[in-house]
Amino acid sequence: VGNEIKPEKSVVDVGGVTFGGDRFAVIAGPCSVETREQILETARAVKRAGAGLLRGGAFKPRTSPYSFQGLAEEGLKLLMEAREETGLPIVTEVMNPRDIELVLNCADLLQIGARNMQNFPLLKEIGQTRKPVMLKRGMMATMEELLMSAEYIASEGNREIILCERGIRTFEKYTRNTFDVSAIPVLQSFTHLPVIADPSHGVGIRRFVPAMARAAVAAGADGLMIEVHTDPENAYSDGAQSMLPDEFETMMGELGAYVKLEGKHF
Ligand SMILES: [Mn+2]
Repeated sequence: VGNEIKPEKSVVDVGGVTFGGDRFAVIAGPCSVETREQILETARAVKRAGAGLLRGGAFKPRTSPYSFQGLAEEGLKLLMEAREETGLPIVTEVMNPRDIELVLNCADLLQIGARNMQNFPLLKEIGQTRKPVMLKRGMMATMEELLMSAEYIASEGNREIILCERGIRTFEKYTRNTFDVSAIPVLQSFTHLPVIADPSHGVGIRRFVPAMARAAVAAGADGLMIEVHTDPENAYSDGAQSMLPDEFETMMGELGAYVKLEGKHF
């Protein structure tokens, strides 16, 4: 994935939405798929606000085994229904090599979550598919380790990879993670792969997400992933960092000028 092998930037096409070209791609949606109404309502709202792709977790890697683990296959079906209605391509996580086939049927972009960044059997199996994959940086992973994990996928033949900075664990406690804006230009100096940012997990607090999104755009990110929920107070996961659809729409409106300044468009 090094740019000494391929100097020109890679463009990854996900159901007609491109990452790495002139387009600035925004993935939005809830942390978890919870109900039919929740995912359909959110899908309509984020589409209206200008998002290019819909996210939603059906398999959730939770810190506690007693927390909500996701709707699994039922969640994937609801995502497919949301795509059918809105036309938004689907981004969803695969945690277990055993679930790859199931998730391949639904997802337009497979997500490998931060906690699985070094799950090498999973990386290798996904490398054998030809499905675009978004690899999130582990919370305790260096940039080099992230790039090496991308090599695990690429070395099996799948070059459709997008990297995602989502914050790392530091001693700071006022934020959920420390959003490493520097990773965006630094990774891009090493790799031809598109690099996007997830300020929702990066900062973990709803009201700081717009500022970190602007920072990511200015740092040269190729896209964003933002958590949006119609009722964040009652969300099954990550409510504190999830934006209301109205807040997301306002942020998208404000981001437009920054995206344009970078020579890109939504
Ligand atoms: Mn989340």
